[in-house]
Amino acid sequence: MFSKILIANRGEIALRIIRACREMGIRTVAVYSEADRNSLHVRFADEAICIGQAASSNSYLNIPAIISAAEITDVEAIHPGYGFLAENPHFAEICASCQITFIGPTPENIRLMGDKMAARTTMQKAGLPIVPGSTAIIKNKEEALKTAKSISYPVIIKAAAGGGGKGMRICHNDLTLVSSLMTAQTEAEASFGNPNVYIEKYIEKPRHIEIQILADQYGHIVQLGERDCSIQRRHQKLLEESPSPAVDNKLRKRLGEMAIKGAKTVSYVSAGTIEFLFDQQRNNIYFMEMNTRIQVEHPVTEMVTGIDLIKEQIRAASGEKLKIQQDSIQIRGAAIECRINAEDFENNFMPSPGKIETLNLPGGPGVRLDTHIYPGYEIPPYYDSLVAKLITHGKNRQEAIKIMQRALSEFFIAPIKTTIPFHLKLMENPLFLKGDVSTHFVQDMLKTGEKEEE
Ligand code: MV4
Repeated sequence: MFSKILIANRGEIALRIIRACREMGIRTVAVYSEADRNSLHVRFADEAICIGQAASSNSYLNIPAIISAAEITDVEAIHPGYGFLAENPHFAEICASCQITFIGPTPENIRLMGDKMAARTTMQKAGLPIVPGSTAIIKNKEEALKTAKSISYPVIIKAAAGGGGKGMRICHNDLTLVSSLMTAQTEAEASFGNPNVYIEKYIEKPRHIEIQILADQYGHIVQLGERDCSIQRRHQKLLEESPSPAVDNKLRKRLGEMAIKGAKTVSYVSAGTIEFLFDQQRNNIYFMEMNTRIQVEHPVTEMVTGIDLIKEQIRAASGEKLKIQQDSIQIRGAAIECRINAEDFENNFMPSPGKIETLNLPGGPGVRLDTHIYPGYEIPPYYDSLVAKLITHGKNRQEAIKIMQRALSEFFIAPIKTTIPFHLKLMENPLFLKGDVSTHFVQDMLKTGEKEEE
């Protein structure tokens, strides 16, 4: 096992990793930007090094600065958390070349799954269902028209280097397809330095279901059930839960088997997530992407399985064998995570950075709070707006919701605006309470709200 690791991240996830290390007897090194001098991850780590200015490109994305910090402090490994360098195959390679263990999958795993078209082809070969569409990158409008004709409209154009909703275009006819193809390619080149796009049948109002997997370096892979991440706005998830109210035991078993098959096919190592689109109208499930990192929403899986994913990730990276057997994993009760962002939900979710003057944190039975905020903390404007993850765990979904309502009502942050009022409203929404939602739910819910105000 490692004796010292560096955490190449900030905020709640940096704290989460420090906590796991503390319990494992691993010393920690925090890195921080000039804007994060007064952050808790700096205070909680055994050592801390400033790696640059506030802008991420000068600090948390600054590979030479992070590698230098790792060498100065003589760490054996780096945990990248999520975002920043977590899915940068080049960074994973540089770590290896400096004899520092990257706590995550192999550079090959990251590179392959970062190419969404390659991931699609690989998973199809593995026998996973993929959304009808392209078999290769679309070279010209003739190929685009031919593909659309074979699958019928509506279709969606996606960037091969995209993911997470960036650079997508929905098309309803030949005319918009041809014009969108050009703009999608130009946009993909500008955003990702890669103009490659492909086409899929557009699934209307799907659910986003993902399976958590865990793999060691010796080919032992387990799956830890699903998370339902359909409650999102503009590709930013707002709430995640496990188990999904839309998945029955038969589908759950199939999803788990598909995830393991996919992970085995790419010889996956570490924690990872296989995302699926669930077409509820036609009862079809399709592989969508694989995320080669620990995700923001990992706590809901931890709560229902009792497995500490960060610790397992660190153990796997250090070369330990995974001790968990598939048949020992049980989903106990239900867990929900609400993402508390410093955003004004009444004002189009506008970011609301600034100083926290008053803070009341929720607690009590069934409540877990992953956060880096404290009274007097100043939320910097330079990074994402996530300030806390409120997770509740009950014997079933209804109880987890009741606990969430109670915990949200205890949670008070002022004067900055947060998404707490949004979640309080969501917890009373009849469709949410029934579990009857899709990826369009938030958009529809807010639209309905507007109409009522008219
Ligand atoms: C889709 C889709 C419908 N049909 N692909 C958005 C994020 C990226 N990972 C893929 N996304 C989608 N791909 C087909 N063929 C709808 C979405 C989508 C979505 C997916 C998951 C969660 C939220 C979403 C919100 C809007 C669109």
